[in-house]
Amino acid sequence: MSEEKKKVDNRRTIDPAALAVIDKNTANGQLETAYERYVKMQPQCNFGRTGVCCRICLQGPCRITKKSSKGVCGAHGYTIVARNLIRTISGGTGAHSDHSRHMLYALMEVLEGKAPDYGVEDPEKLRRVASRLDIEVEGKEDNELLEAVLQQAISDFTKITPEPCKWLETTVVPERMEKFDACNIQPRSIHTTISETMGQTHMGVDADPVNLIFQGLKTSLCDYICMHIGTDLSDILFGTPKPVYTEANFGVIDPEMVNIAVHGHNPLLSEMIVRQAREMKAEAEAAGAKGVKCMGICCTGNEVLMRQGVPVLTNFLSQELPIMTGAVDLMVVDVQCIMPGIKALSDCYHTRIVTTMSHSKIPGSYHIDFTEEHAVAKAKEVINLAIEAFKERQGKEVDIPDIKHKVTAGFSMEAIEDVLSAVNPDAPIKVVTDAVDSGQLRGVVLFAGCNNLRVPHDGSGAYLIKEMAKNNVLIVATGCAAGTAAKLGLMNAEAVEEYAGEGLKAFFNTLNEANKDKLKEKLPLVLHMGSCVDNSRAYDFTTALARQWGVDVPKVPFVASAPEAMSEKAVSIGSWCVTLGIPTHVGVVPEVTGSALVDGVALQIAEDVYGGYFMWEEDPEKAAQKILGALDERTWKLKVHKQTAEKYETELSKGW
Ligand code: BF8
Ligand code: SF4
Repeated sequence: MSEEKKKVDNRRTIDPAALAVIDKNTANGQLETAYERYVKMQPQCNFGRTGVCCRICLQGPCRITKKSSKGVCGAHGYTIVARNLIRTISGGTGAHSDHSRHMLYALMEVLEGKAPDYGVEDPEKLRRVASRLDIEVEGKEDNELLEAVLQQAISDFTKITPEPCKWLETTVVPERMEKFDACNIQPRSIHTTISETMGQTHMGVDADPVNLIFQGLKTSLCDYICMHIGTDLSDILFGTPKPVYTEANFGVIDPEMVNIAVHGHNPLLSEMIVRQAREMKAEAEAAGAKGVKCMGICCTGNEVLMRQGVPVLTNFLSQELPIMTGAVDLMVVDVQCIMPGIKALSDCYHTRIVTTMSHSKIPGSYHIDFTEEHAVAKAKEVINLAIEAFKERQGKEVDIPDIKHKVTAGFSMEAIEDVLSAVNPDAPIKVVTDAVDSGQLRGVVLFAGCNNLRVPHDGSGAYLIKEMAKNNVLIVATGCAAGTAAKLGLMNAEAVEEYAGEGLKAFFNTLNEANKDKLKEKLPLVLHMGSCVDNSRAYDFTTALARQWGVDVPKVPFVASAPEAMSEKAVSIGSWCVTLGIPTHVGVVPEVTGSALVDGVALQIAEDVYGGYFMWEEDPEKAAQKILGALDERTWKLKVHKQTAEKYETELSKGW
C-alpha cells in the first residue's frame, strides 16, 4: 500500500475536530489509534466477514469454501452462519443484561440500606412503572413499591416457567404477544434464554437454520426486556430526563479546568462523579484550576448528558483522540465499548486511565474498585487523581480543536409527551399521528447504534439525518448515532432552520409556540432519547403510535437505522427491532451473507412473519431512498386500510 493511500485511509471521519487531531498526529509521526490500526488490519478475512467460519468445536476452524461445502462434522454453511449470528445476539443480550442487572443490584442495596449515597430520585416514575406492571400502587409506600418492582425484574431475569415476561407483556401491543406465542419465541426469562441459546448452538445440537434464527429472535426479545428494565430502573434511581442544554465536541475541553472524561455505559459511577465534581471546586482551585469539568464519551456520556446536561466529548470511534489534545487529565471507564488502545496512548501523555469494574480492567491502568456502599468516596478518589494529573499537566503543551456545537437533549418519552401535551393535553401522541395523517410529517426515524471504521465515521449518519429532515421526517436518536448529531451541530434549533423541510418546520413551529413558556430554547432537529439501553424509550414511542392508530406495529411508519453498526449489542437491538415490527436499516453489512438462506430470512421472510425486516445498505444515498420508501409504504397502506374499514364499516385490518 502506498504512503499516499495510507494517509488517505486514516482520515476515515467527517468530524472536523477528530480530523484535526488525526492530521496533526500524522504530521508528527503517528501515535497509533483505531484509525491507523484499521489501515494495518487490511485486508480482513472474508470467511469471517461473511459468517462462514466455525470455531464452535476444537476440530475447527471450519470454513465453507468451493472445495468444502460443509464443516468437519457435516454442518452446512447455513447452520454455521445462523449459529454465529445467534451467538452474537446472545453476546449483545449478555452485555445489556449485565448493565441492567447492576442497576437492579444497586436498587436492592438501596432497599436494604446498604447504598447510602443513592435513593429513589423519581418516585413518580416508580409509581408509573409499578402500575404498568399491574402492581397495586394505592396507599403503598415507595419502599414497598420498589420491592415489588424489583421482584418482578428478578423474575423476568431468572424464571424458568413459561408465563410471559412482564416487561415484554406490558410494553408492547397485544398483537405482538400473540405473534410471539404463535411463533413459539416467547422467552421464559433473560438468563434462561441466553443459556438456551448457548446450549442450542453447541457442537452437534441444532442444525436447522430457521429454528436457530427463531431462537435468536427470542434472545433478542430478552435484549429488549433487559434494556427496558435498565431504562426504567435508571430513571427511578437518577430521575427521568427532561430537556437539557449544553455543548458537544472537543471544544468543550477547557484547559483551565480539571478535565474528566466519563466513558462506558453504566450511570451508577458516572452520576456520582458528576455530582461530586460540583462539590470539589475548592480542591480543584487549590491546585490552580478553575474547577472540575466532566464530559462524556459513549453511553455513560449519554446517561449524564440526558440527566445532568454534561457536555458530549465524542462518540465511540474517536474515543482515543481527546487524549491527544494533551488536556484530558483523567478518563474513567466502566463497561462496554472501551477501546483498550486508550491505555497505550495515555502513556504518551499525563492522562490517567481509571477502570472501575471488577470484570472490566485494562492492564497497567489505575483500578478503583467501585462499590455502591462507598460510591461518593470512590468518586472522590477518582476526582483527586484527576486533580493530581492536572498539576502534572502544567507547563505542557495542549492543542484543543476549537470546535463545538450547541446541544439540546433530554427527550425521554415522558419529556416528548410533555411537549406534545401543550398542543393536545388529552392525547399528546395524536399530535404526531395527526401530522403523519395530514402529510405534514412523512413518519418517524430512529438513528441508533455505533461507529464502525468499515464506513466513514459519522459520514452516513450525518447525511441520513439531513436527508430525513429535508423530507419532513421526525428524527429521534440514541447511542453514538445521537453523538454524531450532537457533535456536528444537528441537535439544536438552528439545525431545524437549516435542514428541515417545510412540513417538519411547521410541525416544530406549532410545538415551539405551544411550549414557549415552558422550554428554555426551541426544539432541536434531532430528539436525543438517550443511551443505547434507552432504545427502549424509542420503542415506547412506536408502541404509543401503534396504540393511537389502533394498529399493530408493522403498520406504523417508524423506521430504525444504524448507519454505522459495530457491536454485538447493535446486532441484538436490530434483531428485536425487526421482531417487534420495525423496518431496520443497517449501514454495515453484517456477517450473514455467506448463507443466502439466512440472509434471505433477515431481508424478506422476517417481514412475512413479523412485519419488520432488515435493509443492509452501505451507500447512504440508496439507504435514504430505502428508508423513505419503507415509511411511505406504511403510510400508504395505513391510509388504504383505514379508508376500507370506514367504507365497509369493518374493523381495521390486522394484517400488514
Ligand atoms: O451502547 S452505540 S458503540 S457506546 S454499542 Fe457502543 Fe455502539 Fe456506541 Fe453505547 Ni451502543
Ligand atoms: Fe467444524 Fe462442526 Fe466443529 Fe464447527 S462444530 S468447528 S463446523 S466440526
